[in-house]
Amino acid sequence: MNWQKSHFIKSLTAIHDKPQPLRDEIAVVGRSNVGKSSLINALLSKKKLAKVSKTPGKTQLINFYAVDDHFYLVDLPGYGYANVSVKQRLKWESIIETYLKNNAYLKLLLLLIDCRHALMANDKMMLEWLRYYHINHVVILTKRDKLSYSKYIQKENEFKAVLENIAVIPFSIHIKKSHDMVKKMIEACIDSSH
Ligand SMILES: Nc1nc2c(ncn2[C@@H]2O[C@H](COP(=O)(O)OP(=O)(O)OP(=O)(O)O)[C@@H](O)[C@H]2O)c(=O)[nH]1
Ligand SMILES: [Mg+2]
Repeated sequence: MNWQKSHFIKSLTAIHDKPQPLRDEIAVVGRSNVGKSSLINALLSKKKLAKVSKTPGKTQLINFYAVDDHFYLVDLPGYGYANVSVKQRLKWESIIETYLKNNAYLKLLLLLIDCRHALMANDKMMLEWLRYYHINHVVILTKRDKLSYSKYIQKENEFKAVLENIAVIPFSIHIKKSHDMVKKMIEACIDSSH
């Protein structure tokens, strides 16, 4: 897979508006500011393909990136930022649930959680949906570089205890080895026949 051969395709406002041809999808989801756009840029070795921001809530649409004309990386809108109205929250829930429902193209979902934090209510709701809709998923602990080794291991063990049999993987935009690990995992989930 040539990960360098990637480009932004489109932002969706409605889910029936998916880019053509339909291809396998790998989705990235998580609370706002957790590092979704940064992870996409790191995997694709592009600095500014996905907008990274210090202001949470930057990515409000479903963004599709094509990788090697083979599959799509899908950046889903973040959740959990402050001052969100009930109307906005319901809109987010509807966008995400509609995306997850009956999506045969979705081969793997990466649920991102900041390794310094704990599961929040929205993460738990995501995990419920993923179980309910039988979506293959892993948890990625982001910003690994922000913790010392021993502190990180302690946090990872706490997450593993709660998440039971879900795979938990460390990631940092600054640690190249972690990019390769996530790429390998994605490649293993993509149907190589088309
Ligand atoms: N130190 C460190 N900072 C990171 C890492 N990943 C992301 N960041 C920083 O975290 C902030 C948020 O990153 P984004 O990639 O924009 O987060 P996002 O999840 O896409 O946020 P929304 O689009 O608002 O939902 C930025 O300031 C990034 O530079 C990491 O691995 N290490
Ligand atoms: Mg983003």
